[in-house]
Amino acid sequence: MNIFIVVPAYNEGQRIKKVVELLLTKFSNVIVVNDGSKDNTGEEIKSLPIYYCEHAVNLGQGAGLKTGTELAIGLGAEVIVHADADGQHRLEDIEKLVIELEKGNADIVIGSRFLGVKSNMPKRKKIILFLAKLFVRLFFRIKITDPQSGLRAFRASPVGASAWPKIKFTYDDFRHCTEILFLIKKNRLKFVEVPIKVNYDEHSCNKKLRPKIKMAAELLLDKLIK
Ligand SMILES: Nc1nc2c(ncn2[C@@H]2O[C@H](COP(=O)(O)OP(=O)(O)OP(=O)(O)O)[C@@H](O)[C@H]2O)c(=O)[nH]1
Ligand SMILES: [Mg+2]
Repeated sequence: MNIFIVVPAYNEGQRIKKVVELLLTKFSNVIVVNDGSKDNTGEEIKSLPIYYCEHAVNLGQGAGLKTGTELAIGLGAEVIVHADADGQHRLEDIEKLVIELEKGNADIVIGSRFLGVKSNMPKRKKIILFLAKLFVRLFFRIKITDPQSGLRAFRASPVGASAWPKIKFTYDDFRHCTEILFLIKKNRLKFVEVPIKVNYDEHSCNKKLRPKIKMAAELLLDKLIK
């Protein structure tokens, strides 16, 4: 299987090199999309054997993933994994997702932070994610334990069953995550969740949640009105 790991990065100069070097120990095709970073993200990884592309301006995580995914497909990817650049996703979990996908029981495999393995997630984030789960279940009838998970693997083979472009989302920002779930449901794709552990260091714990909550609320309103 031709596996591509797509990593969107925004101002990850402090972490990106380590993250990519670790990915390269197991995967030979890594795409990093530098999403208009204002720091040294690009310089940090330019010498590494990866596919590197950049947005001239910051467009958002969704836009980065879209650019990377389209590039991966152009390069002949059969399996695509979306993973973060901040070191929160573990290599062993990425491998777990790929193994699950290769079993052939699902079109898309999503990592869940709420299935057995405990992550050291801040309490306020836990509450927000619990509410997101309830909303998605209540209003959209999608049963998933971690609707905001950014770690996913899917088939992208040009031959045979492929989740892309069925899950090609339109939102450029964090809303793409929920939109993918709608698209999975709309296109009757099969997803499975596998337990993952996500690291929350000081940097992650200090991130502001408000912009993400605002986006989630806007998305729900959008979908409810339509
Ligand atoms: N925040 C942010 N991240 C972006 C953007 N574009 C790409 N990314 C990347 O998207 C990934 C996820 O972003 P995070 O801010 O870590 O979001 P998260 O993991 O859902 O949230 P935390 O649990 O708070 O870390 C990272 O690899 C970022 O570098 C952007 O415009 N804003
Ligand atoms: Mg993160």
